[in-house]
Amino acid sequence: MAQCRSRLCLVAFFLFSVMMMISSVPTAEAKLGIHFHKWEVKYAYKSPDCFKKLAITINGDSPGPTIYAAQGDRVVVTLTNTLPTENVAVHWHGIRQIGTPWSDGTEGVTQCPIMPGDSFTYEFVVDRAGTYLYHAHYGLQLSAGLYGFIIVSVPLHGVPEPFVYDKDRSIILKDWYHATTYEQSTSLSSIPFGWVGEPQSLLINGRGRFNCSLLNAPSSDHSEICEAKIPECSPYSLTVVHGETYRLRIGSLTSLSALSFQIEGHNMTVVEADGNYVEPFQTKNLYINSGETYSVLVTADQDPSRNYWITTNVVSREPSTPTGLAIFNYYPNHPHKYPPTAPTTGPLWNDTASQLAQSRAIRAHHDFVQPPPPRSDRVIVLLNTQNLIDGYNRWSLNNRSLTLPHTPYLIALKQNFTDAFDQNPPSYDIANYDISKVPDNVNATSSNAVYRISFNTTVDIILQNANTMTPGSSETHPWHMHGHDFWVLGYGSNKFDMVKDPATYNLVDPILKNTVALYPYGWTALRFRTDNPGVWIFHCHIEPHFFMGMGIVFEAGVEMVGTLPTSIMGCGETKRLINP
Ligand SMILES: *[C@@H]1O[C@H](CO)[C@@H](O)[C@H](O)[C@H]1NC(C)=O
Ligand SMILES: *[C@@H]1O[C@H](CO)[C@@H](O)[C@H](O)[C@H]1NC(C)=O
Ligand SMILES: *[C@@H]1O[C@H](CO)[C@@H](O)[C@H](O)[C@H]1NC(C)=O
Ligand SMILES: *[C@@H]1O[C@H](CO)[C@@H](O)[C@H](O)[C@H]1NC(C)=O
Ligand SMILES: *[C@@H]1O[C@H](CO)[C@@H](O)[C@H](O)[C@H]1NC(C)=O
Ligand SMILES: *[C@@H]1O[C@H](CO)[C@@H](O)[C@H](O)[C@H]1NC(C)=O
Ligand SMILES: *[C@@H]1O[C@H](CO)[C@@H](O)[C@H](O)[C@H]1NC(C)=O
Ligand SMILES: [Cu+2]
Repeated sequence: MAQCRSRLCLVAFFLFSVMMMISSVPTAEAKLGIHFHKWEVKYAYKSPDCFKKLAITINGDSPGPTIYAAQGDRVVVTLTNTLPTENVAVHWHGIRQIGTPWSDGTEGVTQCPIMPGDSFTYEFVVDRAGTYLYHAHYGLQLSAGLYGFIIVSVPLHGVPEPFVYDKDRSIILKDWYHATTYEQSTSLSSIPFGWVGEPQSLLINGRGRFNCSLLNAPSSDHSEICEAKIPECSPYSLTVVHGETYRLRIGSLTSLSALSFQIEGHNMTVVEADGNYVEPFQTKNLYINSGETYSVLVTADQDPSRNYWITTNVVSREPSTPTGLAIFNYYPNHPHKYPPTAPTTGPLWNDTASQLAQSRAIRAHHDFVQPPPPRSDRVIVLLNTQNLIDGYNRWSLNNRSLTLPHTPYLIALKQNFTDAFDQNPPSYDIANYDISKVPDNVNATSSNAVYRISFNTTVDIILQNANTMTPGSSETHPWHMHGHDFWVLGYGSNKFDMVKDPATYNLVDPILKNTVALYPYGWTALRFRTDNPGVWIFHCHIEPHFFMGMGIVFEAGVEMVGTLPTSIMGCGETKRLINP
């Protein structure tokens, strides 16, 4: 308690005390909800887009089961890894893990991997209502299908949400690859480099449609592995009653694709983003990046004698993946009756201006504004580049491509294992860097150094985009922060100007988010408070980009973290902690 001077710290301490009480007094469980889940992570044959392949499932399902809880509840997930040869770890995306940094589920950062045959228990409090996600945080296992929703409701006597609706529904979006994670990771880490390419299908609630005829080359018979007629790959159908308003929780856990989402003939009102209330605005197309969640309100107010298309399309990269389809079904039409119209194709993939316009339209709801501190104590500029390291294709921040150490940072930092990772913090000056051209020297170095940041301070991060190793090319990157939400202070479409651009920041009603887009050749400015003791990763949510080193790790207040559970140990130097 002596060290606990901030309100958040007190809240964390309170929650911790409550948790301790609950553990010793089982009868208290009914009051504060506790949700126990038993998950078996295993391979199973799945045909989500009609093409049969092995997917990583939870209890046989992909997407996995939705975790429902009320704000303040505790979630306990005991996971058993029954993959024959692969490790696993699961991240609770958007849950800040206040007081439980060891449950963040980030292999190499907050825990050792869960080995085949082993079990691990994640335990954390969901401290805020909203729409969150979970997914694998080991290798490329997200692309193999380990993903799902966490939906946190307002507690019985909590502050009501600033909008009303009749029904609550959810839609999770995914891009789907036919190659295995082994094939993908091998080609990404080979010379010559092999890119994963565009996905074969887009899935809406785990259902998509691949054109099986594309496989039926005369020389091979793939009829067993791709079957267009099976129910497993018939489009998802969302049944609505005319006149009712639906809250649609939309989450994306794509490996690569940024998406647009639309419901034919219906507008959507955006009301929530990443667990924070949005000043409502209307849109026909919702842009959504991997790692983002939105709630939109949709009123079923169109001609109810027919069904409508729900569609999702690739944006930001030139698409070669067909539109993802689902059915907006007006009761009592048959849920699987196709709409009489051709599916809408959505906005132009390269209309960055309208994506940027949506990003700028997302402001905090006027009744829920938490203004950011007016100034920051530290500014970190991160130049995003594509590089070569010893001939391997990588992504770097400030010329450093992240490699994770054998000893997870949280344990190494807490135990003062100074030899576990590179002790030289990266420093870099991008003043003379020309973001518009292929760098003169694309060589960079890999690093597992940590940004050590003072606890209880305000930090700005300026994400600066640049040209890739291909002339005339700069990509969109969705950046995701663990353990914190950040205020989105602004976006720009060129090189950040340290003098002029901060004057354009929105310090009045910026949205708090955990994932934000960095657009081609542009910058995105964020501010956050280091109010959650631990070691956290901040990374591009495009899975192959993160695999190729696109992330940084930062530490703040690690000395305030409570005793680490031994269950997170067992790898690298941590072996000696559990085998005295
Ligand atoms: C954190 O900083 C705020 C404002 O600077 C200060 O009022 C508070 O006491 C600090 N809390 C801790 C735990 O240091
Ligand atoms: C599926 O692919 C075949 C072979 O290329 C093509 O003839 C057919 O038009 C495609 N069907 C659809 C619905 O795109
Ligand atoms: C959707 O919104 C646009 C612009 O606000 C409006 O012109 C259009 O009529 C709306 N469509 C429906 C179906 O409400
Ligand atoms: C967008 O891409 C299309 C091809 O898909 C191209 O014809 C068009 O010129 C591009 N527009 C811009 C603004 O780059
Ligand atoms: C980059 O690295 C490669 C191999 O490590 C080396 O052959 C090449 O000369 C380097 N390029 C420059 C411009 O330094
Ligand atoms: C690590 O170092 C800090 C600061 O020097 C010290 O307070 C702490 O006790 C050390 N922890 C361990 C496990 O040695
Ligand atoms: C990045 O690293 C390369 C190779 O070490 C070096 O040539 C280049 O100048 C560095 N870039 C900057 C902006 O420091
Ligand atoms: Cu990226």
